[in-house]
Amino acid sequence: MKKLKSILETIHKKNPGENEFIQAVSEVFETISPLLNDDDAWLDQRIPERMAEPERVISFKVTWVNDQNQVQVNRGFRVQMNSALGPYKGGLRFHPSTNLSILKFLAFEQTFKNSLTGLPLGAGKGGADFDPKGKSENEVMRFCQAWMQEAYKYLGHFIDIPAGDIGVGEREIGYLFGAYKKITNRFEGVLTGKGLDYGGSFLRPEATGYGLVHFAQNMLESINEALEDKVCLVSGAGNVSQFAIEKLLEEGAKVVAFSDSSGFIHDKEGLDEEKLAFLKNLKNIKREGIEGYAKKYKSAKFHKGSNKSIWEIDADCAFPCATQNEVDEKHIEAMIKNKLILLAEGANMPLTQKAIDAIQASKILYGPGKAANAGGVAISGLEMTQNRMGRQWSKLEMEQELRIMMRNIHTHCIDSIRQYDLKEGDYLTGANIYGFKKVGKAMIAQGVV
Ligand code: NDP
Ligand code: 2IT
Repeated sequence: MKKLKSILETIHKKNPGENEFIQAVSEVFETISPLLNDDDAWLDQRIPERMAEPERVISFKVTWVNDQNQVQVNRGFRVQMNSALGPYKGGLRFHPSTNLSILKFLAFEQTFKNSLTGLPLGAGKGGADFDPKGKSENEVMRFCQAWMQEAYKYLGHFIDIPAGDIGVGEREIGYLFGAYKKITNRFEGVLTGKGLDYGGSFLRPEATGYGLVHFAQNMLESINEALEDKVCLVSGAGNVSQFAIEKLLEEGAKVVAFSDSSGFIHDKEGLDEEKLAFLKNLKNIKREGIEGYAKKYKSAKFHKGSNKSIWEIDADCAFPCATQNEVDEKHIEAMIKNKLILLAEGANMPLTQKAIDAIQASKILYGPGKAANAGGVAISGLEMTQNRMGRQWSKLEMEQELRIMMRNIHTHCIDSIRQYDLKEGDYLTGANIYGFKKVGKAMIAQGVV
C-alpha cells in the first residue's frame, strides 16, 4: 500500500538510527493492509502515525556509588507508549545494551501484546543500561533505589505499572517496590512480579514460559499434533526459558538444548526435573554461566560463543527465549532442512525480518511473541486486579486463568485470519490486525488526544 510505505518512510526519518524500533513498526505496518483497506478512518485519523509515536518518553540520570566508593553514572528510561486501553504496562530491562531504540520497539510490541490479553492494559517499557552481572547484592539494591528516586514521579497503580524483563526479576522488583513505598509513603500495586508475601501473584514467575507452552499446544492442536515426545530447543536460560522448559517436560516433550550469553548446551539425553533444578540453581542462585551444567552431566556438551547455532540442532519445536534478533534466515533454513514443525517466540522479536519472511514462506508453524509470550503480562494484569481488590487468588485459579487467556489469544488470531481471509496459520498477521484494530478503535473513540 503506497500510503503505508510513505508513512513508514516518515517514521524512519523521524527516528534516525533506531533500528530495532523501525524493525518492529515495519513488521506490524507491513501486515495490516487487509484492515486498512476496509475503512478509510484508520488512515484519515492517522492511527499508524499516532501508534508509532510514544505518548511520553522519560530519560534520566541514575547516579549511585559502588562497593569501591566510586560514583557510577547510568541512564534510566521509561517509554509510555500507549494508554488507549489502560494504564501504561510493561517490563523493565537492565542490560548494558539497553537504549531508546530497544525500549521503543519493546513498548510498541507491548501495545499489541497487551491488547491480545483481553485485559485493560496500555503499554510501556523501561529500564537502564545497568549491568547487574558481577554486582553485589548491595550494589543492585542501591541501583534500584537510585532508579526509582527519579522514576517514581511518573509511575502509579493507575498510571504506569512496570514489571520484569531481561536482568530484572523478583529481587530487583523487591528493591524497586521498597524504594517506591519509602519515597511515596504508599503501599500500592505499582509494580508486578512482586514476592508472594507482599502483593505478588501466584504463577507470575512461571507465566511467560508456561503461557508460551500453552500457546504452542493450541497451535499444534490446530494441526492435530501434540507436544508429547517432541524434541525441543529453548534458547536462553533465564526466567522465560526455565519455565518454558519446566512446562515442556510436564507435557512429555524432550528438551535437548538451551543457551545463555556464554554459549549453548546440547544434552542429547534431554533434561529432566533434577537437571532443570540444577540449571535454576546455577543461574538464579549462583548467577553463573551454563558451562557448569556440562561439567555435571556427561550427556551434555557446552558450545562456547554465540548461542546462535543452537538452531542447527535437529528438532521438532523451537522456542527462542533469550533476546531480539537471535534467529536469522540461515537458522530458519537449517530448521526447514531439519523439518521443524513449530517455532513459538518466548522472547520479544527474536527473529530478524529476513527470518520472519523465510519462516512465513515455509511450512513451519510460527507463533509470534506478541501472542505467544503474552502470558507474563496477562498474569501481571491479574496481579494488578488482586492488588486493587486487596486479595490473593490461589495457584489453581491462576493456572486456569492462564490457560483460558492463552486459548483466547489463540482464538483472537484465528478469528482475524478467518475474517480477513489470510493464509491459514498466519498468526503474525492475525495478531497484528487484532491488536491494531482494538487499540485503534479505542483511540478513535477517545478523540484526538
Ligand atoms: P532473563 O534476564 O531472566 O534471561 C535472559 C536470558 O537470555 C539469559 O539466559 C541471558 O544470558 C540470555 N541473553 C540475554 N541477552 C542475550 C544476548 N544478547 N545473547 C545471548 N543470550 C542473551 O530475562 P527473561 O527470561 O525475562 O527474558 C527473555 C526474553 O523474554 C526477552 O526477550 C524478554 O523481553 C522476553 N519476555 C520476558 C517476559 C517476562 O515476563 N520476563 C515476558 C515476555 C517476554 P545470561 O544469563 O548469560 O545473561
Ligand atoms: O515483555 C513483556 O511482556 C514483559 N516483560 C512482561 C511485562 C509485564 O508487565 O508483566
